[in-house]
Amino acid sequence: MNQCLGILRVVEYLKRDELKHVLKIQTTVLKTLQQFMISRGFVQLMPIVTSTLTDPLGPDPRSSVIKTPTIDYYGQRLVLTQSMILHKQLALISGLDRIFIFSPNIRLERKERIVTGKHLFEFTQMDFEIAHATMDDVMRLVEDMVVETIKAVKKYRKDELEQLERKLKVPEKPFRVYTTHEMEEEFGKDWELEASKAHTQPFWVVCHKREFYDREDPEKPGHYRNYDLVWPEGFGEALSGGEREWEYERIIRRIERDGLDKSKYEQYLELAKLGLLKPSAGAGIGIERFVRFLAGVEHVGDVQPFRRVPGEEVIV
Ligand code: ASN
Repeated sequence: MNQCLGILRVVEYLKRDELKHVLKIQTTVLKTLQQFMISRGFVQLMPIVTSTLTDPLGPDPRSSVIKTPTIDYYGQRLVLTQSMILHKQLALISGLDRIFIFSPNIRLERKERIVTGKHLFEFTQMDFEIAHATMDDVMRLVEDMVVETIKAVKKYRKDELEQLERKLKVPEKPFRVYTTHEMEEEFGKDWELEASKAHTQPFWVVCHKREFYDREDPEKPGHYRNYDLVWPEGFGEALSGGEREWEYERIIRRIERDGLDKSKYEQYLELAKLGLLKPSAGAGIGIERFVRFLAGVEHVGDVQPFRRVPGEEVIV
């Protein structure tokens, strides 16, 4: 009986006009992002959802995953993708220097995250990586990408934006850049939401102490050559990325510092030891969060026809 009511609620949810408008905007976002990346010389890879290793997602004070999901396949333990960061580094070994992927990620976030408006336990990010690039290269690329996508949505989804009563401004480049230290000083430890509310344009926050693959500045230990893009108006984090560690010794030191189990990264470390990883930089932009911001909808789950919100029951 309950299940029956549940599935009928899904039908009601699917039939709403808002969802149709949002999904049309999303279609324009996906098309524009793909065309943009191809026009900048990127090669598109298909995503993987199973592997022997994945992004540890920590230690990042803002991550809340309760566990890494695993499946058993013919006696082999495989993890589900939390992000393709390590595979992006490995893919550069192919000799392709600019790659991107629309990558589904599973992150089993704590149920309390239902209230943030921006968490999903299954979502897609457009993940990309560039060999021999710096953080400035990536930041300029992302600014062009964001501006081009917003322009396309304003042009091709005018009616949908009107129906949603969403007024969108094309942001000015370059976006403002702050350090995490400046953000903490002004808005406190949990700066993201308040800082986002205080802005009308997307902005960068650089220098985050987080996962082992983001490069620590060799000239300024304790500082990190990584970055987040934050949407304005309270929509919060849009993208995260960084320059990467590629040298075996440095990666090992970071993994040890983070207290991670080295055996989980055995194959990756073997290739690092052989000197096969390249210096690179990249990032991943959350598709549903981008669409939520563009459409101006309340919760990122409202962008999904089949909602995957932490703490919400999955009906279908
Ligand atoms: N995509 C991110 C990056 O490129 C990693 C992540 O999603 N955790 O750094």
